[in-house]
Amino acid sequence: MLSVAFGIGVLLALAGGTAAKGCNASQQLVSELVQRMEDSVKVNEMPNPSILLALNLVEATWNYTHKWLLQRIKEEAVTRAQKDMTSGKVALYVLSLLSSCKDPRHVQALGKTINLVQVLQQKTDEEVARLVVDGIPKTTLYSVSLDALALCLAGAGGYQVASALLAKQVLSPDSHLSVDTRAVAALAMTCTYGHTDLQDLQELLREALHNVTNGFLDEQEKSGGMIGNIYSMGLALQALESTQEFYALREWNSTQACNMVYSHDYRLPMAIAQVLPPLVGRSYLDAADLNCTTGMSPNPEPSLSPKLGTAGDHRNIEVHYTITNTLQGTPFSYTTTVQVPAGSVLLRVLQAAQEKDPDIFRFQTKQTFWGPMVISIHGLAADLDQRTYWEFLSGGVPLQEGVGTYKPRDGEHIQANFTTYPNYGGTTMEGIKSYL
Ligand code: B12
Ligand SMILES: *[C@@H]1O[C@H](CO)[C@@H](O)[C@H](O)[C@H]1NC(C)=O
Ligand SMILES: *[C@@H]1O[C@H](CO)[C@@H](O)[C@H](O)[C@H]1NC(C)=O
Ligand SMILES: *[C@@H]1O[C@H](CO)[C@@H](O)[C@H](O)[C@H]1NC(C)=O
Ligand SMILES: *[C@@H]1O[C@H](CO)[C@@H](O)[C@H](O)[C@H]1NC(C)=O
Ligand SMILES: *[C@@H]1O[C@H](CO)[C@@H](O)[C@H](O)[C@H]1NC(C)=O
Ligand SMILES: *[C@@H]1O[C@H](CO)[C@@H](O)[C@H](O)[C@H]1NC(C)=O
Repeated sequence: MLSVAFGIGVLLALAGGTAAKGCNASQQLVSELVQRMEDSVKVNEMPNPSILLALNLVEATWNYTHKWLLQRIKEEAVTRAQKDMTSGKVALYVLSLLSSCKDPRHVQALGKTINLVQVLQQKTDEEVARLVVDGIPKTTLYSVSLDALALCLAGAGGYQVASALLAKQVLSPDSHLSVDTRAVAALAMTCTYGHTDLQDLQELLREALHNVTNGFLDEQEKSGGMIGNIYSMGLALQALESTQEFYALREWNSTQACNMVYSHDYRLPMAIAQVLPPLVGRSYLDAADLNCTTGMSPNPEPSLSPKLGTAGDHRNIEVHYTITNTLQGTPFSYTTTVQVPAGSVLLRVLQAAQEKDPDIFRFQTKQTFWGPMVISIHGLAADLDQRTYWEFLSGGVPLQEGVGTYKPRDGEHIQANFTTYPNYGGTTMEGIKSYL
């Protein structure tokens, strides 16, 4: 057993000592990133709980934007949480409220009151039931991780079994969880570890946490600082900063990983919201222990108005674009070549292809916190229940950004391939029953 090396004595010996390691970002960088998040808040868009959470974690000065975001989040919670939100979204709402020192059990807005923790418990129960029966959750293990974390931090029940299932998934050889998912699972498991008295559950969590953290450290060493890709770094750093006791026998030199983050110019507000907390040594685990300041900076009310996109330069580039489906119904594959202004995002390519030949290249998007997500091409729609989606690739390699962010090069060949995301297998009821 791996856990033998981590006897209680070792843990106790380490508890008092080492200071939090992690990134020590300059105040200037932090302010710049805070500013970008604040500027992204628009009255006509959905309020993003991840942004409120990040602003609170870095203790950004309260101002109108902040206050407005909190109010809109309460309004969305009372009107939509029960019916229209996935478990993971409710979890993010709970985390954002906790970080604002608001009680998620009594959310009041628009003359209504809701117990958001209870809603989260119900939705988590549904995820867990699916996971136990089918080996896959209703949504994703990433969301189940957020659920367990939020329930644990809110001091509610239901997170132990979810964390145990996450640990099993982490340790299953055929689950292949992404860095992002393992990172959030690690945060949830760390919270659970600190709040449970069940010895065998602790043992399981310790083993899974040992696996995740050492896996991240191996990857950092192998890849010169990178853990996953630049957009998973924020969550990976949050996990490594708050799980030190689980890789206690190993030294984490965070310099390389932090430099990796410093060298990237994060523009997407959602990406900033995940990467900012670890830059000041915080993680989502701190969401419930913040000292909320009551003082508001005397800023005037901002306009919160939508901004216009910047115009590209006048040179055109040529992009080849292929759409392929071999998965469902009649297979098809079509290729076209379009001209777009240099510096255009991929969405512009899809639009140009659609204008040229709408019968073939028609498509639909849905607005998300990461930008526009392509949900249908050529009349073939992604389906949550069947776990299908349109994947974007270049030269056979999946893109690390979406169509609203990625900027193709001249002559590049972009593919959209209708495919499925993994059915995480390998879960069994064995060893789980005791926490149900
Ligand atoms: C699960 C997941 C998916 C699932 C979502 C399935 C589902 N039904 O939940 C699937 C497999 C479909 C997916 C697809 C893609 N994803 Co994804 N995804 C994630 C992950 C791991 C968790 C998201 C989540 O559940 N959040 C919690 C829920 C509660 O919040 P939510 O707002 O409801 O989440 C929604 C959005 O996140 C959206 N979504 C998921 N991925 C992406 C990517 C883009 C570009 C957009 C616009 C929306 C989007 O789907 C979620 C469910 O509706 C994140 C990791 C992270 N760090 O956040 C990566 C992540 C968001 N995805 C990423 C990428 C790159 C993609 C793809 C572009 C990959 C590709 N090469 O095709 C595609 C999208 C293509 C398209 N059609 O437009 C990147 C985005 C980076 C960036 N700069 O934009 C991330 C950060 C992973 C990473 N580290 O690289 N993804
Ligand atoms: C973090 O950086 C600041 C200045 O940039 C420095 O004063 C401080 O000592 C550093 N802290 C740690 C823990 O490295
Ligand atoms: C909010 O306060 C920050 C300082 O924390 C400031 O930089 C920002 O411009 C303010 N935003 C608005 C909209 O007033
Ligand atoms: C973590 O567990 C997976 C699945 O069993 C395994 O493939 C991997 O090697 C383990 N990693 C570490 C660092 O222990
Ligand atoms: C940490 O890594 C950096 C960059 O790789 C290196 O310069 C530094 O000496 C290392 N620090 C320690 C304490 O090993
Ligand atoms: C909040 O304040 C208390 C008492 O002043 C302090 O002990 C604690 O560390 C603070 N927490 C944070 C996250 O700053
Ligand atoms: C496209 O998706 C199909 C169905 O999932 C898969 O078999 C194929 O390998 C994918 N092609 C690429 C280039 O990823």
